[in-house]
Amino acid sequence: MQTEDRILAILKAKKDFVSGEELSHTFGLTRMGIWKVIQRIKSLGYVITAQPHEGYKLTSIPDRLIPFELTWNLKTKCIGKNVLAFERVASTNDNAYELANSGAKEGTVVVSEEQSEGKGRLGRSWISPPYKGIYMSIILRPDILPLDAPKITLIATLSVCRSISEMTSLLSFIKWPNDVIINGRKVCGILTEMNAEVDRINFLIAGIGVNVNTDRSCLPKEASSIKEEFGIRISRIELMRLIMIRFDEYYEVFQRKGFGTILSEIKRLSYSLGKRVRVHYLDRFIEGHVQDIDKDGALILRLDNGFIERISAGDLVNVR
Ligand code: BT5
Repeated sequence: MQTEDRILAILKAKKDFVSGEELSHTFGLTRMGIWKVIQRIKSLGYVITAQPHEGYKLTSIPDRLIPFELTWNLKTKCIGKNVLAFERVASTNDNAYELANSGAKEGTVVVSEEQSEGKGRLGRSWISPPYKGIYMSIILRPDILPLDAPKITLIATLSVCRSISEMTSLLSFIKWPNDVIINGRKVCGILTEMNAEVDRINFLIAGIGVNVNTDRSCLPKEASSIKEEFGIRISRIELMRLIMIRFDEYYEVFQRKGFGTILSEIKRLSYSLGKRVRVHYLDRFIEGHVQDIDKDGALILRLDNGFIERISAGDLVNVR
């Protein structure tokens, strides 16, 4: 850990004044040396009160996705042990892909305050205004077959859905396969990309975009943000930490026990199960009732003529 992070950790844990003398002693620096480190911490947006004879006290933390804040005391087994943060990238999925290609560890997370070319599925774009949302990508190296990769998308969707419900009183739902919906509007999308051979995944990137404190005016018509639906801003740091914690838990359950228990939670939070939907799938539109999500995470649709169609990927709209 850098000296900045170690001093921050002390100030955060103490929640009160820490004397400059104590810090000098702990770090083997002069009082001036400590003051300089404090100035560097303040330049990140932290507010630190300095009182003669009392020392330094951390008064507030900035609303920025700073690796130290995201990882401090984070009790996960794998996800978020290493977080790389950027001010602006084209797409966090692209950065994560490059890192994974050069051997980055499973669980490494890339996050950015802004994306200039945020990606949705099938070449669509993801609007990513600065300092309002969470744009993060998780590097995974699961020992599963490529055809099981869609389960990872569902695990990510479930993790975000649960995290939003835990932090707010909002009811959020999973719109198969990759959206989180609040009050009928999309607040989160997931894009899973992979590098694989026919029977082996080399790595997988789970890209998560959440509209947290984003103004509706910056978003597409059918979209919203947590702030718009909840009425107040929430901490992006807290939410991102929670998403990493929940993802870590579900991912572990998935690897140890399979997809079963996760699937039942997904069904419980499903926005479309039992509803009539229109699906855009392989260049055609079909309508029907969602009868089930099967053990592989595919959508089971009962068409009006009674036929059953199994859909492994597509875009879905609830009708009526
Ligand atoms: C998605 O695609 O929903 C996947 C979005 C994944 C974004 C994350 S951010 C971090 C990581 N890095 C990336 O570059 N991407 C991932 P899809 O289901 O295809 O939905 C895309 C459609 O959602 C667009 O065509 C718009 O209609 C709509 N859309 C675009 N930006 C949006 C936003 N911020 N909020 C809600 N809807 C949006």
